[in-house]
Amino acid sequence: MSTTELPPALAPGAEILPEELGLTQRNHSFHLEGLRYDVTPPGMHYLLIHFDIPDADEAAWRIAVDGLVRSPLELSMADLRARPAVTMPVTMECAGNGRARLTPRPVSQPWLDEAIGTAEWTGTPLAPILDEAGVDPDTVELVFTGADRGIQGGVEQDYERSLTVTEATRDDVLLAYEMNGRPLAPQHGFPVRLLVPGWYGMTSVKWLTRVTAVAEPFDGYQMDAYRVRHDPDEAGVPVTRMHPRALMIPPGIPDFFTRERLVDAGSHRLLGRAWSGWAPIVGVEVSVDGGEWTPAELGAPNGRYAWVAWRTRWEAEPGEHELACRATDAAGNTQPEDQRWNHHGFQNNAVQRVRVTVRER
Ligand SMILES: Nc1nc2c(c(=O)[nH]1)N[C@H]1C(S)=C(S)[C@@H](COP(=O)(O)O)O[C@H]1N2
Ligand SMILES: [Mo]
Repeated sequence: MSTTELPPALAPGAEILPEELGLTQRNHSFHLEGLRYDVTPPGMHYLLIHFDIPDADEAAWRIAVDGLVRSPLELSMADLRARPAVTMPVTMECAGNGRARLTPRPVSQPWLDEAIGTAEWTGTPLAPILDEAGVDPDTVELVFTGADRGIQGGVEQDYERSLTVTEATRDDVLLAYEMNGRPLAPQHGFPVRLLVPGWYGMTSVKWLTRVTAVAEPFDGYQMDAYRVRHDPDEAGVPVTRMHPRALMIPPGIPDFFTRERLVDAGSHRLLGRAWSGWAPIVGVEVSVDGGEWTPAELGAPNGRYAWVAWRTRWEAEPGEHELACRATDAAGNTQPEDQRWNHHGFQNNAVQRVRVTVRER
């Protein structure tokens, strides 16, 4: 396997490059106050588009199911819509979320904490389609190809990711054609995308055109790129499921430029959401000024793959304060206070910190 050319990292305090500014304008993040909604309203879900949004004609769109299969398929959108439909809320997060908080800063889309969103996705399960195609027992992976093409790290490519047969045939893996009850927007993968609940977003291939059964692990560019490498020469570990994370709605009112908060002294409700791709969330804790972690109250779960609401109260005393929150899942995973650096800045789930000035009433 060829090692992907690693992007540079910038010295502490170094500025955002014009190219990164361009990326952040194409790929916007979520608004933290949107954590008040169970399902993220249209246009508020984050976006990550590596290349261009392809020109898509729903009537002409086909998904080819080929490679090591007994009967190759060519599915139209009408074929997909005629199949059993499943709707479920799923929280998605970009694997690079939090990247811009690492020191030195890996050069790429400079996300803070907000590359997230939760949508009600509708689609048809992939497993029965693979069954119909008759996937050969020698198959080890399915490769998913998007209609978008571009150059990354000097390599011209279609956007492609793979999954093992076991992961691809999980019954919650969908070919999704609706988001929040409407056809997918062009930027979210119209007319159809793969949806892999619990995994970081890179695996949910948008503008899906092909599903290919292969006998070897797929080593395409986007497989080699999404690995956690602390050292540029190490093979690294693949990025898969979302690590636990809790985020809060920053209380009070923001400063336009710094986003720092201003609140009146007294009792405040703190609200947020938490999720993990590994196991259900079992706890969220809040800490003020680096003090002890105190448990928040969890809301009811909304399916296995959507974030869960949490709330607590904060008795705000005049002065400068820092609020932090952290989530723990049923597998015992939690969030670090300081993130260990890695080359592309992946799966950073360090705790969120919110600076607040409390004024006398
Ligand atoms: N075809 C294709 N699929 C893609 C991408 C892409 O650039 N092309 N980006 C991936 C990444 S890195 C993420 S985080 C999610 C983002 O999905 P969204 O833009 O719908 O939020 O899509 C994934 N699927
Ligand atoms: Mo991503």
